[in-house]
Amino acid sequence: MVMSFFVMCGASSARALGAVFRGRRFPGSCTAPGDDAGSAAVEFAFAAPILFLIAVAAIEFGMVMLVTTLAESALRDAARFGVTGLEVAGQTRLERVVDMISERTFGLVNMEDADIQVLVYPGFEDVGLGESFVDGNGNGVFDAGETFTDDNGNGVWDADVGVAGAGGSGEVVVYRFRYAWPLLTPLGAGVIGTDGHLTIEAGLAVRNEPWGEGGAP
Ligand SMILES: [Ca+2]
Ligand SMILES: [Ca+2]
Repeated sequence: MVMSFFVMCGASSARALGAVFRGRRFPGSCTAPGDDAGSAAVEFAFAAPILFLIAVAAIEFGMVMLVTTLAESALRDAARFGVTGLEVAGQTRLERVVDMISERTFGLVNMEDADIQVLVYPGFEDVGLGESFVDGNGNGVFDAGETFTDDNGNGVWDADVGVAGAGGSGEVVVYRFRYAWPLLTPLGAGVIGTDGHLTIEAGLAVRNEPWGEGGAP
């Protein structure tokens, strides 16, 4: 008899959850015969942890999506400014780009921890490529002592030929944003991310407008 009572409770748990959402008790919910007092509270006690987890997940996911969208939008605006070659009094173009990203993420991003890269490439086909080298030992990677072409003239082999800067007239520039977003709750951190953080990334490549010699138009 006792066994059949608990089986009935398990089978009706889903319906009981739905009843709680609708703000009323479900007729088939688990109650002792002849005693309804406190049954709603018991049903809510079962449903509350699930509701709480759903709410936390919604907030965490919403914040990550919001910051990602803001970062992508900020990067597009910064690149749109960068391609014009315009200068702002008292700031380099690179400084202005960083400020624009800071302004357009509305303080949600700690800019001291954000990794913002603005790199100049010879062409779109060179984005992300390393300096060419002669693979003397045939292992597929550059090793000390192997001959390489020092494209950026810094005296060492680089895994990325991009050079920091906002670029000159007609040059290809890549804007990259990377930020370890601190998750709001330990519950979220237990499911996604690493060490309580989820990395948010955005990036785009543009070619500067041809403003010719003498600086920006
Ligand atoms: Ca090698
Ligand atoms: Ca180099």
